Amino acid sequence: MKLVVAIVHSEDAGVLVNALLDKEFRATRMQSSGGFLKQSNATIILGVEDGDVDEVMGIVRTNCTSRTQVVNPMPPIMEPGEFFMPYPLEVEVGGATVFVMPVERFERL
Ligand code: 2BA
Repeated sequence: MKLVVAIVHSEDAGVLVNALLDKEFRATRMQSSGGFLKQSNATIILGVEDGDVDEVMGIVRTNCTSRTQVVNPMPPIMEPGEFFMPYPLEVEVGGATVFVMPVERFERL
C-alpha cells in the first residue's frame, strides 16, 4: 500500500476529491498553505493499493491545472538614501506536487 500526498490549488481540490470518490478512492482534504507564496492550497491524502497508484496519478493530472501567479517581492532592508522599486514576479504554480510513500501498516478500526 502507498500513501499519496498531493498538494494542489484550492480551486482544483473540490473537483479532484469528487473525481477520486467517483472511482471509489477514499481521500482526505486538508487546508494548507504554501511556504513560498503563503497562499492557501489544499493537501489531499489517500491510502491506495500499489496497483492503483498510476490511476490516482492520472486522476490528479486530469483535474489539476498549472497557473501563473504574481508575487510582490518583500522589500530588502534599506540604508538611508537607498531606493527600491518592487517589480511583481510571476511564478508558475504546478498542477500538483505529489509524494508517494510506502505504508508500513494500515488499519480501519
Ligand atoms: P509555495 O511554496 O507557495 O510555492 C508556490 C510556487 O512558487 C511553486 O510552485 C514554485 O513555482 C514557486 N517557488 C516555490 N519556492 C520557490 C523558491 N524558493 N524560489 C523561486 N520560486 C519558488 P510549485 O513548485 O508547483 O509548488 C506548489 C506548492 O506545492 C508550494 O507552494 C508548496 O505548498 C508545495 N510544495 C512544492 N514543493 C514542495 C516540497 N518539496 N515539499 C513540500 N511542499 C512542496
